[in-house]
Amino acid sequence: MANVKQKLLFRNKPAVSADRVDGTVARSMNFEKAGRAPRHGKVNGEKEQVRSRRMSLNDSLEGDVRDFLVNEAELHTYDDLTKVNPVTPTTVLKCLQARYSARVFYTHAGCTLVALNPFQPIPHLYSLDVMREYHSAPQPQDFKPHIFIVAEEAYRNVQGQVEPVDQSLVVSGESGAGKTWTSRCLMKYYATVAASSHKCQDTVERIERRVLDSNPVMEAFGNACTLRNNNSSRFGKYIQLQLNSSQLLVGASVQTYLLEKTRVAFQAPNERNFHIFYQMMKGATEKQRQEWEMPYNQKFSWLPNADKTLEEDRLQETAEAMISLGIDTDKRTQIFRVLASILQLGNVNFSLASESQPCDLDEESKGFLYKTATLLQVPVDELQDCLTVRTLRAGKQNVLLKPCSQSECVIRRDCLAKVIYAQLFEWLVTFINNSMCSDNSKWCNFIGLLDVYGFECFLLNNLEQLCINYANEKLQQHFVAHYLKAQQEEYVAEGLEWSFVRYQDNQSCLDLIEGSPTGILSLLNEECRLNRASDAKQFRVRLEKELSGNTRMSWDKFSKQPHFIVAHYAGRVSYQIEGMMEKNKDPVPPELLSLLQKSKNPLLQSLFAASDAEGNGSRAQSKVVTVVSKFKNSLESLMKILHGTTPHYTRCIKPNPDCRPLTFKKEEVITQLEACGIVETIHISAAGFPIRVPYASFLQRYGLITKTSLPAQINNKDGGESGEEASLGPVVQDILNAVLKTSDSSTNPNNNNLMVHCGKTKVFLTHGMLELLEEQRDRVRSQKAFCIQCCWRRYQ
Ligand code: AOV
Ligand code: MG
Repeated sequence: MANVKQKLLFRNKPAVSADRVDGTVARSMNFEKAGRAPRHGKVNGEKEQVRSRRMSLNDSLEGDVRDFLVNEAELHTYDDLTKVNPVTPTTVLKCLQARYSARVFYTHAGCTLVALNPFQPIPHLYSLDVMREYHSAPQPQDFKPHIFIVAEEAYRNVQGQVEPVDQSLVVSGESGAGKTWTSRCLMKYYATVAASSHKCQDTVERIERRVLDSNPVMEAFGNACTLRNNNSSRFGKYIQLQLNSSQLLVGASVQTYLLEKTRVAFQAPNERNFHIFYQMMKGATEKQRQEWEMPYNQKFSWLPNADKTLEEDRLQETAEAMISLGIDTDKRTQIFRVLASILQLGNVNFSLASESQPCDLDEESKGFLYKTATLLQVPVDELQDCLTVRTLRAGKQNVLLKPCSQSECVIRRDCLAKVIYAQLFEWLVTFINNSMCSDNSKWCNFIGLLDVYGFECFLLNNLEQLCINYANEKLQQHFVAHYLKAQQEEYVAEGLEWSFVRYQDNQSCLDLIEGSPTGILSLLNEECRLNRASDAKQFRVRLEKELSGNTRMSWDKFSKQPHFIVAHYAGRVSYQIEGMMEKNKDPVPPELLSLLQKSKNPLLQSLFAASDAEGNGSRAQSKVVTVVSKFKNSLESLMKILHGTTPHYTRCIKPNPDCRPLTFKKEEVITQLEACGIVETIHISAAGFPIRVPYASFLQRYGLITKTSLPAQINNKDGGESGEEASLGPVVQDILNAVLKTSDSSTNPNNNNLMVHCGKTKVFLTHGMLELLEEQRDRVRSQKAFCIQCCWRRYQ
């Protein structure tokens, strides 16, 4: 347990208040040249230009200046990317590459931690000893960058100096970057350092175990092998670790977001279904095989790539974790029977239907249907009717039965599997919460861990990607507000005053997506509510009508289908309109729900008992709760929670697309740095002073402009103590004044760029100012060279 003294060591950053997320930040520079206009951050439309200008500026820097600013040989030693000088995407990339080659996987980026995935276990990096070292250090931030620094900072910050402050650790990055791995490390860290030292307290020990055991269960049911990651989370997760007043872990609660339930009935080529099905197939005992109707050689359509060996295929571990969470034998039996029924259902195929007759099933399918019904504990003939015949109601009395077409039967079959799996997953999450959650009176603060899917851009993107990317826009906005605040604090610490600089964040993109009444989501909901015949066409017309003037949206000219493009902060994504309405309505035929309610399986009964009330049942049109409405609501509550906490950001980076150990691909990394906002952060910092030069170095390089040299006592000390360095401020200011006098501010179009500030120990410069200084330095040097030549000639 950290003592109180240690807890106070980290500066407690106040939470970012919601009203700061407005894209405008006020700040001023104490630059004294009269009439200098406040510098404006670039609006989004100009970002690309700024980005390429920044990159080319760095690339075009003379080797000499670059050496002065960037010491390539030392790049791997920079623990913080903000120390890289100048901060540009190229230098940041080089620094990360140098560190990765030196087997250093964590680097600070101001208030963010960048984590590069080594793709192989690194011995001792996360051992108990290392945890204890970081936990017991008086100043962990003086240690090498590590996820445990972030963990410890949050842990100490909870006990704020004025009052306790809840903390959030936001872990982001693309698929396979290491978010879930990082979240697991963080959970282990807290389960270790916040554990009660009195091991006799059985309940406390059980809580830590349960918190850790929630991982294998949720991963078994919610993760799957994809092309990008063998253990890809197919849902978002926010877990709150509840701490009591002595900072002991006394409970936890978890909130999940948007499980990719379509995976149950459809797996893309070379991808797999959720792990749990493979665990059952591979790990079942003989008795279980009989019980689950799963003989060794049985092939299941919804279980592709079963021959692939994955570390995650461990039934025993999942079952033990379920026991530890308190899921008793009866419930486990019911759960596995329900899961087994889904696999059987996937093997049921339908023959072509005639106008008046429902689809028939061949003998094999009949066998699978029978097993499905047995496992679900529902009558087989009723199951078949539900899958092949639609019941139409006209008023209360009149019921019309209409045979479904073959494709409708397939949709119904898949829908049955998806609704069962999604409800089962929700039930599990609720159970886990009940098992871990502590009494409200027993905990006072929490540390929240957010592990959500990163920005996604596939060849074909639909509603799932729109929701995921919308969530990422929200998080990016939260991050930018937080980052700007941290920057502001740093400038203030160095003595900068503030005037107005606008930095336009991604609000315009968020308005496009979530705006009411004409944002994409509102229009989508409105069309779903109207339930018109030609859904997709109408939706497209509405989008064109309402949003044609929006600069963040355009139409994909290269696609034959109507696809709209959204310019996200992380890149442009083209979304299919086709199928979006159906996905949003996510209808479940009422016949299927009433069948499940009749099941003899108590678990199924409880899963579907309240389904009408939840809006899944025979819903009146007015009560439709669409997928995006639910997602938007849960995202809004998440943002509310995040705004009430002190955030800590970790950006996981996947250094190569093939998950190869210790392989760094520059193109891969730079794209992610852009997508996860690190480059964005650099742009923000570029809107201020991206170049920071200690006074002594400044004098050494630019002293010749005013014929000033570095005082000998400082020169000898290789830069000098900071007190001595601070005394150089006036001399540095003189040089800057001299340089600025020579620049004609009325004719120089770049004059907004000529910003400079003398801090307490450093000069803060813009790129424009650096260029001007270099020009002056070159001019003085060539004059000198010319004089020497003249003297030499005269002497000769
Ligand atoms: P993700 O959560 O970011 O992807 P994971 O956390 O599942 O990615 O990481 C992918 C794989 O990378 C893991 O299974 C490990 O093999 C490896 N890995 C990640 N971090 C480390 C580390 N620090 N040390 C060693 N190996 C690591 V997704 O859930 O797909 O977005 O939806
Ligand atoms: Mg994951």
